[in-house]
Amino acid sequence: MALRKKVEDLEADIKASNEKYQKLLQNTTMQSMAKMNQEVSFNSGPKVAGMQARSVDIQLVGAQSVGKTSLLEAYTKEFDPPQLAKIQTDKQNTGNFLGRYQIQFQSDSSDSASASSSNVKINFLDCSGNPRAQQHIKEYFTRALWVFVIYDICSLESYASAKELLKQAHAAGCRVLFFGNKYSLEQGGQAAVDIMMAKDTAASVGALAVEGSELKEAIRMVAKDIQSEHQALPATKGS
Ligand SMILES: Nc1nc2c(ncn2[C@@H]2O[C@H](COP(=O)(O)OP(=O)(O)OP(=O)(O)O)[C@@H](O)[C@H]2O)c(=O)[nH]1
Ligand SMILES: [Mg+2]
Repeated sequence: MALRKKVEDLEADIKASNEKYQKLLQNTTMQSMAKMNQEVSFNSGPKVAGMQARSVDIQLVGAQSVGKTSLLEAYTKEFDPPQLAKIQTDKQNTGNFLGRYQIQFQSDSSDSASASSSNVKINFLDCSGNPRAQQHIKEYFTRALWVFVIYDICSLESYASAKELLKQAHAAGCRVLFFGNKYSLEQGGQAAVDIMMAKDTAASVGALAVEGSELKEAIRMVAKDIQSEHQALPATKGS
């Protein structure tokens, strides 16, 4: 199947998943997660063999409120402002748990190492950290080239959930970047996560580890890799 078709299928699946999630949220009856998972069947699409068939370039995952959408918003504001409106509209629609965006990456021309990545459109999948959506988010790991697992440096709980997601994304064959968000720390919060431990944890599965309050450095690290994947299959990542 051509990759363009896979991208179209991904769009359709995301739409269907969001609709099912909205129904799930509307269901006010208390149910166990196990039961809900049986009732809400998400189509994760065909399993793909090679990295080139993965139609999401960067999937953002992590516990609720660690700043995934805020980080993506700030990045978009700097690199591709016309895309901001879609992110902001989706943010208001709390019935969606997946948001797909195509956002331009422009490397700093003074940065010779990434100069060839100056013009790549990156396909992002921003995933909600709502516990009720977690099982379904993992199903999208089969579609992602890179998974950015985000935790809040001031929250051990978010770190515990990130460690779990790191393992799962790695097991699904994704390239993983473990990102410690320093936003809360910069707002006066108390650091709770031992960064050296976090780096060791990432290294144990061959993941990159980055800490910061902006995504651009992390994206710069993987932009070239994403561009190579796009070049390997030229007419595939269109809008
Ligand atoms: N500007 C900014 N705000 C942040 C950041 N991290 C956390 N916040 C604050 O936390 C709130 C929730 O952040 P979101 O970006 O929505 O978090 P999220 O990880 O996308 O959360 P879910 O989508 O619910 O899983 C924001 O409204 C901010 O007040 C950050 O890196 N930058
Ligand atoms: Mg979000």
